[in-house]
Amino acid sequence: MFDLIKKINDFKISRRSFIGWTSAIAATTAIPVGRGLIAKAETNIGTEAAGGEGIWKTAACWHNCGSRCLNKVLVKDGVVIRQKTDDTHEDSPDFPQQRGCLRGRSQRHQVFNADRLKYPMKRKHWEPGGGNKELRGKDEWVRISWDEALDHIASETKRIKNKYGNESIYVSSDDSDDIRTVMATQGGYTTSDGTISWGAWLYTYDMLGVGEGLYVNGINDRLDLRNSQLIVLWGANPAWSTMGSVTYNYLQAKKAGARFITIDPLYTDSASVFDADWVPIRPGTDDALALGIMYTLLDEDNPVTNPLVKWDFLNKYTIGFDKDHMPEGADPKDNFKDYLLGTYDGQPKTPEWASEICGIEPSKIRSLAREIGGTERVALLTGWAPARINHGEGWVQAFSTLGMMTGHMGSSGNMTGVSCWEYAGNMGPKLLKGGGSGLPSIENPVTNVINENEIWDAILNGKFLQKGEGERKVNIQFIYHNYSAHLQTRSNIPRGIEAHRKVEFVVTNAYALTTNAKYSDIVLPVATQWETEGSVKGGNREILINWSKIVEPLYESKSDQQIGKELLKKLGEDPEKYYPISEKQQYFNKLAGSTVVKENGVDYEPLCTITAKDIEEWGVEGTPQQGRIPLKEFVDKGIYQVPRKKGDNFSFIAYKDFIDNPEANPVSSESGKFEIYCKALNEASKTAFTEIPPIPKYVPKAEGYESTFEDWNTKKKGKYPFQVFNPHYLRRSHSTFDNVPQLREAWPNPVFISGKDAKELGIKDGDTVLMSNEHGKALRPAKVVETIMPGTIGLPHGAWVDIDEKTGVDKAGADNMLVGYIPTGLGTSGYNTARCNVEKWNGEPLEEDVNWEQRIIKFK
Ligand SMILES: Nc1nc2c(c(=O)[nH]1)N[C@H]1C(S)=C(S)[C@@H](COP(=O)(O)OP(=O)(O)OC[C@H]3O[C@@H](n4cnc5c(=O)[nH]c(N)nc54)[C@H](O)[C@@H]3O)O[C@H]1N2
Ligand SMILES: Nc1nc2c(c(=O)[nH]1)N[C@H]1C(S)=C(S)[C@@H](COP(=O)(O)OP(=O)(O)OC[C@H]3O[C@@H](n4cnc5c(=O)[nH]c(N)nc54)[C@H](O)[C@@H]3O)O[C@H]1N2
Ligand code: SF4
Ligand SMILES: [Mo]
Repeated sequence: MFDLIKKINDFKISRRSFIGWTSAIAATTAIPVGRGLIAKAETNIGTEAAGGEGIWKTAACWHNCGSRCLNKVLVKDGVVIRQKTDDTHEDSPDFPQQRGCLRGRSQRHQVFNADRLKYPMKRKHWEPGGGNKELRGKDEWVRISWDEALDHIASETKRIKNKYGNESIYVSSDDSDDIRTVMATQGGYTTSDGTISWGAWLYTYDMLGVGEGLYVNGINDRLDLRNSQLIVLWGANPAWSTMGSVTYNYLQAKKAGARFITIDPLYTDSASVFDADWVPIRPGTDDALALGIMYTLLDEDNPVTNPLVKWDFLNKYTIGFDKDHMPEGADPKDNFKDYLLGTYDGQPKTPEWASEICGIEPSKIRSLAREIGGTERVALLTGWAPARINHGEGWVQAFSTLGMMTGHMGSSGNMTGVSCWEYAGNMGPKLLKGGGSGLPSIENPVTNVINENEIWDAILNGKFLQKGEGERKVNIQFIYHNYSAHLQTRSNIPRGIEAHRKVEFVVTNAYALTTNAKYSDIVLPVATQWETEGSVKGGNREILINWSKIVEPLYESKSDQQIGKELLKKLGEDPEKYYPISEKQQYFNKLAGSTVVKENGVDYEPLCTITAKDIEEWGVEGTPQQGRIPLKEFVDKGIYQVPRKKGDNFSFIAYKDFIDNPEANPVSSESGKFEIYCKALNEASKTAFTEIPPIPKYVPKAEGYESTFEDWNTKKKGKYPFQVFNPHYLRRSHSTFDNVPQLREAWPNPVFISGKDAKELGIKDGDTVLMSNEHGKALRPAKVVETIMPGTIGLPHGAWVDIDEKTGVDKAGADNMLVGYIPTGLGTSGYNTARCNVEKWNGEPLEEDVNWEQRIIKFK
């Protein structure tokens, strides 16, 4: 038996390297594998490759990128010299490899980027109380010690809290709780919450009774997808926004015979790969299209000769479709069928009516209705994008109702729901679950939760709407950003900057000079996940990934947790009280607590077999346990994936229990049925931002298509004639990775505009264009294409804003320069409802951003 700790120490000292413990073990037990590092996957993982060429380790790919893949790095003498992805088993359709994308494979260029923040620093003209606050974003930086930085943060925390109360501290962190923990120990902090990802789905799905459904368990699993004859991707582009094996899964459905339709303002790479019939649509008008389709279904339905509407389904599983199936207390006239027919409002929702709004020919709307209603097994799959709009709730209602009307729910090959993010095309209970860290959680005594649409306004105007309650006053004087990019990713950057220049103190923990950091007073350099102990993370339902440390924290950076602990000390707290266990113990706990589904598809067992020797070698507390695979195997491989095959016990049909027995297995709505008429939704909206009708009714969207006209009746265009939408973009994960030069080179960042519009505006491919509205101005080179809906521009999500202080123009083309600030409905983020003017820029033409100077701090 060898002494692990000693080995690690000796190893580090002898090699002067950063390599962590697993490599150390591997190095001492190396098995040469013949020539080539890409020899047999299973044999070279975690082992030193032939000829001392290095050690392959699993490295974190931890961002909110829409997927989760295996990311391996080759470490030699403490240096990462190469990356690769999943080759732990042969690739096959049923058991696909979890292959990384261009971003993950460039992770080392992010971790070792020249722009990494090296030291704590403060703004030159900062002083307690703020100093010259207008200089935020343009001041010089001064290097300071950790001691000084933490002293300033601790004393300002105390001063601001004593003067203005804990509510005046706003913490924007999303994922990491360390700064939240610190501030919770000090009496609490204001936070924010919203529907940023999900759009209108988040606050509505449970009320509508599309249950957990249309969220994580709302569609069938990927093997069942192969039973669909028609797959409609409605505002979903997995080839860009869910990397990994999802596109491959869809291809299996295609091979099995499915036809594809995409309904999207862009002809996407997914449409191209699946050879889909592309139906171009205006952003934010999908509910109008769905209503036009449903009108046609009703109009053309004949139970005998042309059964398009599934009446049995509607009658048995839903409420509110017609006057005979209304909930108690509701006015029978408010039923959905009469709304479609225009019985009381005089406006039948015909394809002609819909066409004027959504821009799709009436004949096409009719043919969509016939295809969707007339095909036996259909997957109606939507991304979150069409719901990430102002007044988005009506879309969720209309889309769900279409699935109900056509009965494409709850049986093999039939599904209606969200297909997005890590769950794209493959839902059902997770087959693996990661364990918890074992850290205690600390409650936040402050109850303020600001809607994400209102944060900057709340700071500037001193009030916000507390959900379910009403207006609250707030006086925010301290913004602490940790593990989020709020100033980039929330609506209206110019207003955000104004808010940042108003408060007394702004701090950001970051690993590069992100936009949050740029507009701060003090910036603390944070270690990336390659520099921390390790963790376990799920992805699609069939995998669990773990990674361990690749290098020690670079320069003077510290892990999030280390920063939290040191700040606690400066605030006079005992960090051991809140962090009683080491980061290594936390990693071990996550591994030990991980479970995997048993063959029966119901029960779970521990994933890792852990021996007393393992525990001793790790130097942690624990109890030996019997699991599926040895701990070392999971750590060395970095992944466990449950093999799938047709007929196994892991398949999933969404809502099947409810469909089989609705009384015994009601859905989550008040009535226990799918609610086409939803009283709860209407009621909830009365204390929120704008009222939502109980049935799917068309509502013009704030800053939507109608607002591009000065006069809707004469169709005279207004000041802002173009609709803007923000596809999630391949070169980055939101704002993350946008600073990686290799990715900038591989994947340029233009604005997409149609050939028709470009011609009318005299814009040629590559010309710099100015996009402007009352919220902001931004530049981008134009990419003139025939694959976008005329009248719309596709401005990719997440570019690092770069504003010229004199003109206010952002040369990076950040999406949130143009997105307004209009909370609607229950507080839905309206990113895909924006509009602007587009014109040829008559200033200096833009250079490709790969040639721009990086944000590297040079201290004087
Ligand atoms: N206009 C518009 N806006 C949008 C969207 C849109 O489509 N259009 N999409 C929305 C969606 S879906 C989402 S989910 C949000 C995403 O919004 P954010 O979560 O704010 O976006 P990210 O860019 O992922 O920000 C993550 C930040 O955390 C930092 N970070 C990463 N790892 C660590 C770490 O270990 N420690 C610390 N301290 N920091 C770390 C990264 O550097 C980055 O700055 O954006 C939303 N905003
Ligand atoms: N490469 C990359 N992938 C990502 C992310 C990323 O930043 N980069 N972010 C991840 C995260 S956190 C999330 S939440 C998901 C988001 O996933 P989605 O919301 O599905 O992704 P989007 O790219 O915003 O939009 C999908 C498609 O909808 C189209 N679309 C936009 N607006 C509308 C509309 O109003 N109607 C219709 N019919 N179509 C519309 C877009 O053109 C695009 O092709 O993506 C994840 N995946
Ligand atoms: S999809 Fe996400 S997890 Fe997979 S390699 Fe790309 S960035 Fe990493
Ligand atoms: Mo998201």
